[in-house]
Amino acid sequence: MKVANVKITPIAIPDVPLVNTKGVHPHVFLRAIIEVETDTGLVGLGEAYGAKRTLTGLQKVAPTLDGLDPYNLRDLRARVEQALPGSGGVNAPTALADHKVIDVVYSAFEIACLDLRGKEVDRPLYDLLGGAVRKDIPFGGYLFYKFAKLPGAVGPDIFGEVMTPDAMVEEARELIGAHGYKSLKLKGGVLHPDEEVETMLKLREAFPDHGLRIDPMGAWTVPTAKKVVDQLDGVLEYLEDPCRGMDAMAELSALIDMPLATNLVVVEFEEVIEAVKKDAVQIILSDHHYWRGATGAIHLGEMCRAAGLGVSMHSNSHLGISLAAMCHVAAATPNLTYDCDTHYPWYTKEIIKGGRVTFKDGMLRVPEGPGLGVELDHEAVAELHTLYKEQMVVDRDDTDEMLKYIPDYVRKVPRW
Ligand code: GKR
Ligand code: MG
Repeated sequence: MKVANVKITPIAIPDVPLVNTKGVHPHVFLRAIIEVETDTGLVGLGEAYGAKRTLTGLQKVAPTLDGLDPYNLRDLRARVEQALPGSGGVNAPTALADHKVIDVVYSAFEIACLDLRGKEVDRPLYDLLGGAVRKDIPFGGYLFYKFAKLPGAVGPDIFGEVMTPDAMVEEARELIGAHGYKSLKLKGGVLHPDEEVETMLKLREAFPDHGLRIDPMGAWTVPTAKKVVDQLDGVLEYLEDPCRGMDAMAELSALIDMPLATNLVVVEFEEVIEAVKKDAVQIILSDHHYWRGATGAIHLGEMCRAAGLGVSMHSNSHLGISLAAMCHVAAATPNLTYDCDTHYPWYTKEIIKGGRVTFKDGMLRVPEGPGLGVELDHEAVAELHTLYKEQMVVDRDDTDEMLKYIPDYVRKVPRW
């Protein structure tokens, strides 16, 4: 089996104005759909970020994959590195962490290669990752403060404006009602820390048995974070990225018992070692989109086990191919003992056959394959590709977008 043709299709999906510490989501989010066809007639799927740096990387690598053996991931890595010298990072400068273009592009094609291998041997992808330790994958409800949608923006709004602690409790109630989540993560760093503490305490009161987390994405100084930790003692299962940078996280970690998690200060294997040396975090969020694919995410899990760290799973705005890959990684990561993050409920579109997937009691059954176990709905892809061309949005910049709502907005991290 050899790669014969690669197709990359950028798509735009209607988004809602979810707020974070650097701004707000633009009215569409971008993904790239990857189809890798072999000389044996199989097609392997992948889903990657669709913003310009990733898209350009995918498009440059695609023609160089001709003849690749999908079992040879070392060759895939070599071809990606050769096609993308000095390609830098994928994110806009206003983002709070970056990922190398080569890692993100490699990750996307790695998933497509694994999908092909699963299809060839007629086994689900989790079997290629060492086998499933769980088949029902628990996800948490991902709470966002949000603005109401601007007039004229594409797609439906969900919940309207949610900018107070009480409104957030209602958002959580609706998400739990619709999907049955057993845990909740709040994207913090948006309101003053006192209001976010109030939000968490109200969530605790309303949902006494749910696991709770907050992720202010580096919005707090060490003293502010320490104060929040004192106020939320016994309330959170972990605190995600309260402070900006490895050293600030280490400083806070030395002052508190509450476990700290991250998807901002540890995004490369080398940083795992630094984090352990500094005891900066106790939990690392895995994500196959930049931790060198599904096999890389499994390696991260093993490294965390050896280092005595916990593993959780990060999400970004995504559709069903990514969701399937997340499920396979979660199925095959023994020490992934926290509910995974997902942005999925914030969107209404889908590009896989069968349409939107349904959570049951907050869980998804890992697809039984072969490979990823999902098939592409080409009509749905074509519709969202048309939206991509119409919208003419080619990058994600939440800070820029925020100026549409607050014209004198200044991004400041940490802010409090
Ligand atoms: O969707 O606004 C967002 C999130 O802030 C996302 O971009 C982050 O990558 O969910 C992520 C996180 O856990 O930091
Ligand atoms: Mg985070």
